[in-house]
This record gives sequence, C-alpha cells and structure tokens, in this order.
Amino acid sequence: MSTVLSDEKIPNNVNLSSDKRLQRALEAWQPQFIDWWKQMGPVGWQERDIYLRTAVSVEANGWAHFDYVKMPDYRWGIFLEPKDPNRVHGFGDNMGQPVWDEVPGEFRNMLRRLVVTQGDTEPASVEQQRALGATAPSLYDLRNLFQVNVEEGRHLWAMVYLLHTHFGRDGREEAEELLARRSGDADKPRILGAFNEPTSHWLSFFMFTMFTDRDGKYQLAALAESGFDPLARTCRFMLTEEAHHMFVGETGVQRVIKRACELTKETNGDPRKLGGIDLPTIQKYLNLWYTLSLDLFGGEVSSNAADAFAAGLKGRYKEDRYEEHKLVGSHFAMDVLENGKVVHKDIPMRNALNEVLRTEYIKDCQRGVDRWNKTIRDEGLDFEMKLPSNKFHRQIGMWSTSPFTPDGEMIDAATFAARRGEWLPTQTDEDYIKSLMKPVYERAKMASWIAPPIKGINGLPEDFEYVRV
Ligand code: BYC
Repeated sequence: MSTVLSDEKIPNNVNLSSDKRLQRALEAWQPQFIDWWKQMGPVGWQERDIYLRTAVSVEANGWAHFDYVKMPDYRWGIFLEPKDPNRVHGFGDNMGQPVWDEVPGEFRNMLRRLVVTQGDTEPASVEQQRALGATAPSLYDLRNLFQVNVEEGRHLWAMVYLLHTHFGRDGREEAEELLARRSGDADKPRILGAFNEPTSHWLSFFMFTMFTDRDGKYQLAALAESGFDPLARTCRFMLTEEAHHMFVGETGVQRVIKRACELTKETNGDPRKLGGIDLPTIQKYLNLWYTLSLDLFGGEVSSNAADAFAAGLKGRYKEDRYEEHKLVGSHFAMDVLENGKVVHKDIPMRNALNEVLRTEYIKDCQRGVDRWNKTIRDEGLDFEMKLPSNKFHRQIGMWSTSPFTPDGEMIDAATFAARRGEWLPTQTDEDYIKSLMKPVYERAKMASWIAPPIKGINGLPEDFEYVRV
C-alpha cells in the first residue's frame, strides 16, 4: 500500500509534487523506511512530544524551524542547495568544464559506491543509538539524541533521493539495501567498521558524535566539492545540520570532563566514589572512538581516492583553499610502513588523498581536545587529554598490520595485548560506565556523572521541558 507524498509531508526543493516518477519511487520506499524506523529507530518515546528542529526550506530561516513533534511525524525533507548555473569542475582531470547534472556513464559505479557508502552510515548510527533513550542523563540530552537521530534519518532520505533520481533500477535496489543491512549484524553488517561498533552508553554516544560525526563533516565536505552537482548540492545542505551533532559530542564530553574534575577534587582523587567518571577512563574512550573514526578515511595510499579525485567526484576539504587542483606530479610527505619500518616518504598526491583528508580531520579533533584541556586547567587539575598517534589501534590501512602504542612506538602483539587495558576500555570500565546510566527525566536535573550545559537549545532555559514526559 502506498502513501501519498505531498510537499507538505516531505518539505523539499526538488519539485516533488510535479515529478511523478520520483513520487512513485519514494512512495514505494517510504513505508519501508517507516517500518525500519519502528523496528530499528529509537526504542520508546515515539508517542512523546519532542522539541525538535526541522528543516522546512533552504532559506536562511528555513533550515531550523523549532517545535514539538512526535518522531514518526517528523517531516523528512529533501533539500539541495540552490543550483549555481555557472558552476564548473573545481579539481581533477575535468577541471574548468561545466559540472554534471546527470551521472556520467563511465563513473556510474564509482559514484554509486560513494553515495551508498555515505547513505549506509546514516541509518547505521540510528541503529547504534537506538537504546540510549532509556538512560538519558537529562531531558536536554534526550532531546539532543532524538534531534541527531531524526536528522540522520533525513540524511538517509537525501542519499535515497539521489539513488532514486539518478541511478534507475539499481539505485532503487540500493535504497532498499540501505534499510536491510543492520549495524553489528554478522550476516548483514553496515559497510564501514565504526558503524558496527556498539554505542551502548552515553559516554560512547558523546565520543561518537565528537569523532565519528566529525568524519561525516570531512567526508561530506569532500563530496560537497563533487563535479556531480546534485551530490555536491545535497552534501552542502547536510553540512548545516552536521554542526549540531558535533556540538552535542564536544560539549557532551566537555561536561563529563568538568564533572569528573569537580568530583576528583571533592573525593581527593577518586570520582568513582561519588558516581563520577575519572579522567583516565574518559581518555580510554577517546582513544577508542578516535581511532575507530580514523579508520573511516580508508587506506593511507589509495587508488580509489586517486580515481575519485581524477574523475572530479570527490575533492579535498575546502578545495578553494588550495592553489593547485589537478595534483599531477605533486607529492605528500607522510609516514609509511616499509619492510617493517616506519619511514617518512613522498607519496604521489592523488594516491595520498585519504591521508590528506585525515590530516585535516586530526587538526580539527585537536582543536576540540584543546578546549577540553582548557576545562581541566580551569578546574585546577593537572591532567591532559591527548589524541593518540594515528598508528595506534588501527584496523584499516597500513598501520593495521602492526601494533603501536598511543605514542606511535611500534611494539609486538604480546606487549600490545598485555597493555591494551591501559589504553582502551576494559570490560570492567564498560560495566562501570553502564552502571552509572540511570535515566534522569526531571526538568533541569542532571545525572551524577555530567555537568549541566552552559545554555539551553534555541536560547531556551535549562529547565525547559525539552521532552514532554
Ligand atoms: N571500514 O582504497 P581504500 C557520516 C574499504 S561518516 C570498512 O583504502 P577508499 C556519519 C573500502 O570500502 C562519513 N571498510 O579506501 C557519521 C574498500 O572496499 P572495496 C561517511 C573500509 O575507498 C556519523 C577497501 O577498504 N561517508 O556521514 O579510498 C553519523 C579499500 O579502500 C573502511 C563516507 O565515507 C572502513 N573504515 O575510502 C552518521 C564517504 N575504509 O571497495 C553519519 C563515502 C575503507 O575494495 N565513502 N574500507 O570493497 C568514501 O569516500 C570511501 O568509501 C571511504 C574509503 C573514505 C570510506
């Protein structure tokens, strides 16, 4: 049975109401999406009023319309940044040529793979976070979780729009597969590693939105440069929403750190006595989620990355900042593993583009960690959070073949196994963090292990009823 999709139901700037072919395709997909949302979306809370932001247009005041909404009634819009009729390829072999509005036949598979990989992460993250509503540390946090979830749902719609509009029958099949894979499922896992990891408590959720969503920022920015114009325009609009997700992560961890410091002082060094999380344990979760997210950039030396750049499908972060956009004959100096040794070497730039993007990402992560360290200093404690080496705990790329310490020193497997618990969360850490996860659903109240936010959402006070319990 199909549901009629109107502009009212699905706010959009793609002329949905006059595009009958697209309407039919989406009307067939939408009930499957709703089934997936009911089965794999947030557990409980579906009948509650949540104070949510909805994108209703691409105008300056249209992308952030706030009101109470029940999640199943959320309007999953389809928005592309307005078209620039003069836009040309900004990089690669077709530099200076007009951008494409249709998929070029020779790059169809490569492009579909990029769209599907991007699309797969969106429902995956909703699945990973689905149980967290049962243990939210406050109504403010509960609302933020659901905001992130519905927007990931909208980002899935964005990729499905591209698949349905530009990839014909196989696009429709891929759109169905996006709803069929399951995070962490042994038989039908999500495509990328980090999206199969459990996000079983709020500390992991905050680390995920800090580090994994930030991969989203960099991947979307690289795709926002694409010479396939519909993809570029879609990703540009998605980036406006991504910022809030990283805000949830960075400020979430910052509040956990602040509370850790307060309780460390109160207890003379053991915040666990008063139901807090100690700084060394927070560092272990940082190590885990940061390194899982580093893997999301792919291999350090990659012919896929070179091909996507040459074709003009995936650029660098803010391509405009660079002077040279063809990258023929240029090199990137980076560490590589050669005959079991780390050597610093020049790699042809196009093949090094995953590493170039990862390097930008690392700088951005460091800026966030610097702000966390300022919180620790302001609280008067002598402790510093650190990003581990990009060689530590890797499962993708050349560093995955040998163990390294967080300082980047190569070690043998036995030493890594013996010291793993110093660097990464142990089962005991995991059990302890989970034991703290008791829901707090009273207005303006916070769980013991986290400090209140500095300000509320959309200028509202902290005691606002963000979720009508
Ligand atoms: N796990 O040449 P290689 C987001 C595979 S997050 C598993 O080294 P390539 C979000 C790779 O697929 C952003 N497999 O790397 C965040 C390839 O397999 P095939 C998501 C991996 O292709 C939070 C093989 O290894 N968007 O939006 O240059 C919440 C060799 O690949 C992994 C994108 O990723 C891994 N970590 O780069 C919600 C953008 N890494 O083809 C949302 C689109 C690599 O040989 N995707 N492999 O079977 C891409 O641009 C690229 O596919 C990648 C990989 C950057 C992921």
